[in-house]
Amino acid sequence: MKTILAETSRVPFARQIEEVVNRTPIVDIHTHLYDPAFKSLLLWGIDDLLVYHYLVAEVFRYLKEPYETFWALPKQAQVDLIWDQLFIQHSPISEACRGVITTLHALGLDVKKRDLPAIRTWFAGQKPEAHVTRCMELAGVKKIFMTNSPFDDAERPVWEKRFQRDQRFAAALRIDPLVLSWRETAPRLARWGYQVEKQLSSRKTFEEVKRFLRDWTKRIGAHYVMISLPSDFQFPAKNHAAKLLEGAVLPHCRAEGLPLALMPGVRRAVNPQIRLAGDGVGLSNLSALQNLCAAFPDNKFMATVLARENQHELCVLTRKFRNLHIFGCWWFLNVPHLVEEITRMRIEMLGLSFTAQHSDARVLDQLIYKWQHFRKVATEVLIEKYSDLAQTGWHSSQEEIERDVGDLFGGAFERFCDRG
Ligand code: HDL
Ligand code: ZN
Repeated sequence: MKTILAETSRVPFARQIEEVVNRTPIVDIHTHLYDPAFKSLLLWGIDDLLVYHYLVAEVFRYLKEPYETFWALPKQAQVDLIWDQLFIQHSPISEACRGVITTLHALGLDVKKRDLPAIRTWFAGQKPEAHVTRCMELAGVKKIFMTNSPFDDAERPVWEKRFQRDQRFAAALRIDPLVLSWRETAPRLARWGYQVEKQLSSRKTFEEVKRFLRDWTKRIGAHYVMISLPSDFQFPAKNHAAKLLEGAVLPHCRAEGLPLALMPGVRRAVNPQIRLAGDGVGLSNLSALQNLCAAFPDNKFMATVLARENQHELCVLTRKFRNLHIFGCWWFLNVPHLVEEITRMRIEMLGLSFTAQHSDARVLDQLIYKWQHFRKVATEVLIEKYSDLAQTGWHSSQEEIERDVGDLFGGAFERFCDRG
């Protein structure tokens, strides 16, 4: 029978936890944001907030016209339509809609006027670099990990030209096309000067793939390597993905002391007509992750999985393998009641040896709502957990709570990555 802390002692205690959670700076270990040096690749402002693919998926539910009718509209017309359908004709009560309102409110804009033109005018007066600082401060984020792909034709030339880095933005090397679409990717590597053959048989090919990984790890200063995996991904397996992982990616990560971040559970393009919004979720067979952690004990693995139903097994796997670090309530899981369920389960099963959340932000301003909404849930879960401890006479000091929350907000990840 759980007894709640006496109301008198609970309130200051709860306020103490809330204060620590709200002021602990965050390392956001997975986003789709870019160093401002990437210019237009860094999305920000009201129009990018409103055409976020989460909102596109939701607005199509109210549209009867053919999909192409929406896609043929100019961006501002798409934004106006989304605003009208999801904010004016219907209350912005979904997590993605509420997030926009949370962000506008935090930026000091008066949302009750529902005046989209006035909001646009405000954003038009902002400068990107200053806005980066403002959003990071309002979100309490001290470091942003990007998703950096050599296979992105818009991103690659910026890296090849080299530029002055903004130290608040760290790099992660994203290699889905290399591992999941080898047939299409091998000719690209060959064009870039790597002597690879399509059939994965020669030692030379694997050496050249490792050289490609070394070159890009060095060029971007990658802190980890990342692959998003389909829900039917298997390992071991007799396919290109398994051969490339075993013959090039994992040896590279071991040699460099880099974690390999695996993100299983995506069903890409279940509805291609809604484009980036068209990906779905599938139940993953986590024996693939288990086999990788067991077969490669000298490799470090990070993981986040997309299906709610995989979360408990992921926690059990994490208890078995100290070379596995799990993170975040990813994508379709980033809604308050699932964030609470998953965070509570992870604390109960793993204590503090995981990273509680990542934002996955695609638009700079989203940092504000994704972290504000998360901190609220984390506060409630932590009040309960520290109250449970206090019931037994174990009172956690302010320093201990600050240490613990720092672990959940990126400290455990940084120690996991430590190559020392
Ligand atoms: O593959 C990924 O990193 C996913 O996060 C996708 O980018 C997805 O479209 C997304 O933005 N989820 O939040
Ligand atoms: Zn992502």
